[in-house]
Amino acid sequence: MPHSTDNNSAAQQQPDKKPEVVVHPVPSRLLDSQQCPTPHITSMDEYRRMWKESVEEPEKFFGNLARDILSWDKPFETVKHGSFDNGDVAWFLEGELNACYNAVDRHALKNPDKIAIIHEGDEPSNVRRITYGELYRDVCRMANVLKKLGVRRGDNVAIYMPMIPETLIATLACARIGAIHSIVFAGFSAESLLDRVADCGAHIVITSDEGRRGGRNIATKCIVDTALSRQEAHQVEHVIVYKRTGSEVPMMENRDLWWHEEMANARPICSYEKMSAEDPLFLLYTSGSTGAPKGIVHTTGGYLLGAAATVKYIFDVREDDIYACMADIGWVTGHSYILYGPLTLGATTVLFESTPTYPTPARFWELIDKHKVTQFYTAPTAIRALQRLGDKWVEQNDLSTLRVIGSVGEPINPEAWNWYNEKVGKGRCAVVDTYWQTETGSIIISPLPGCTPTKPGSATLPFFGIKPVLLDPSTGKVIEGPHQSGVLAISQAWPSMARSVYNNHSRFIETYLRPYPGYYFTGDGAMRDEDGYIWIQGRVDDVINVSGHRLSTAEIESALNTHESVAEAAVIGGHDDLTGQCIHAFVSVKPHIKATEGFDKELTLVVRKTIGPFAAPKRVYIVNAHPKTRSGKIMRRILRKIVNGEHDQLGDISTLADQTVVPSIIEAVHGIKQ
Ligand code: 7RM
Repeated sequence: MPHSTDNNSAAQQQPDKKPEVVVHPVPSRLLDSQQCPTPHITSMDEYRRMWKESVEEPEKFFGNLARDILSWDKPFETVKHGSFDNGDVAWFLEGELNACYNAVDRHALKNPDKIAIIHEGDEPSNVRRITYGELYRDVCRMANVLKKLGVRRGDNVAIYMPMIPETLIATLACARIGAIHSIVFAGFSAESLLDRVADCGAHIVITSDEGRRGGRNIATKCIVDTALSRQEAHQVEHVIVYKRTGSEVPMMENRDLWWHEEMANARPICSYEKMSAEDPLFLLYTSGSTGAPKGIVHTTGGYLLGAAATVKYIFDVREDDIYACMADIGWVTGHSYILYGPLTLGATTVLFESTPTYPTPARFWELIDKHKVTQFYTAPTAIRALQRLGDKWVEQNDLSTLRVIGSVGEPINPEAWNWYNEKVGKGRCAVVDTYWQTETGSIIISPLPGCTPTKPGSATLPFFGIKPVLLDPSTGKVIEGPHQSGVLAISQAWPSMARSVYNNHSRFIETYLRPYPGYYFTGDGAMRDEDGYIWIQGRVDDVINVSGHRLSTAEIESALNTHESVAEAAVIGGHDDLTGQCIHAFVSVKPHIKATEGFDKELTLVVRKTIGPFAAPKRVYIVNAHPKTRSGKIMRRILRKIVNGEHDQLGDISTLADQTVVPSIIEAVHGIKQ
């Protein structure tokens, strides 16, 4: 598989080029039982012993863990089944359980008045607290509403909603009746929403009149209407609309239903479906290097175990903790670390509707202070943005309840890591840089708070059940020695890994299991240091990571190509100090068309409209031609190097059909005449 580990801007920050790595021991406070509850794992020996058992005797390890953490309606017999070679991985076969029962019922039965969800609304004064008892009743009501509308086990339900408790209620209601939820991030455009709704064949879409974020309204219902206006393209029969802002929205007769009206008539009791461990729990669409987004399939038993076990061990969550993950529910981080992980453990989860800077850059820190948050989880982009705005915002609040602070979504640069550790964690919290993907279901590489010494910029060591390897991209052979880059692969199956791509199992196999036979291929490059610590270097494929949002070059290019004047478009990820990577688009126009002033803005708008605002290119360059091989393939590597200021080290360009295009592109990007 010809992946190149030098094609990503993140690789520029290779830690092996920075010898001055500082090792941070576990803060002593965490191990002092007078100050903190004792972490689940308190020594590296204990971690190593457990990790060894988890990969050498996974049946024993995960069998015990699954019985311990989850409640089963019917016990499993076969812990682990299948292989990467056959693409038929399965866990806990014969076992039956329900994700909603595990996340809600069992806590509502034991402790109905305990707070399950703290909703921190867009306006700081707007806080809602929902107990497990209330959550149970509302989930049952919604489950009954869905059943009344004909939703059955195995049916797909699309959810296009803002960050409000009803989104979690709708999601859990699906899980309760065995419907497969497919949450679509509310930042996606109508077109992207339609693609997803059509692909999963949902008959029901759940949405809200509008969303609220950063003081602004988001027209969710209007976007749903636009998406569904192409009647022939989908199978949606009903849209359930939750009233969030109360703005006037058109309701289509016989199709649209008000959430509050349906709920008012629904009984607050609804039995749950006993699901097979391998029944799908949800689909989540994600971008790959080619083609349309893939509906990643996660199943009930393995996924739930992964989400809950990582929250327990990596965030060291206890039942009385207040756990706050700032991700959006539309991304996998929201699924595992706002919803399923913390609720399965019976903790309190904070659901945040706003942005890090609304109404001021102190928002996160006020939230931690106000709700006495014990674990806090956000993305490097947010950390960098807040770091830039100055320390004063983080200094005015009491953050002493924090024990673990986490980072996810992209490599975190040591400067941001240090700031997070010192200013937010005050040097007394565990900092967990957690590496994982939509496809892995839960965190696969991360420190553990009570035992792992950390190194800023490294996700450190594998979680239980994960056996990572680095492979030489040209030979596919395992790289053993330290300080060499390779592609990151996983050598054996783990419970929460994705099982398939919806309606396209061969694509699943082709994308993840075939590139390096016998391994799961992550798509990331990585380096391992002398202590076995893993340093993620970013994607080796055509996936761009902007502020933790995963985008494919192909998707953005096809959006640009919809503009009638565009002849050809090539998109690459450039380095960006704030967002990690940013999008640079190179566009050529059709003959006889002149790119007039403002054409770049027009093209940016096309991308915003087609995919969503977060996919907008930072720069659009109008070029006469692209650098192509003789067979007509655009050499994105050359564009990447030019954008990243490495145009004096372009390497071998002899395979280019026409080498004279290079100077003109350098001029378009840097304005330097060569
Ligand atoms: C959870 C999530 C996955 C891609 C992945 C990486 C990058 C995520 C880290 C990271 C370095 C990290 N799911 N990534 N976490 N890179 N360090 N701690 O982000 O499917 O949306 O993206 O994100 O490239 O392949 S995702």
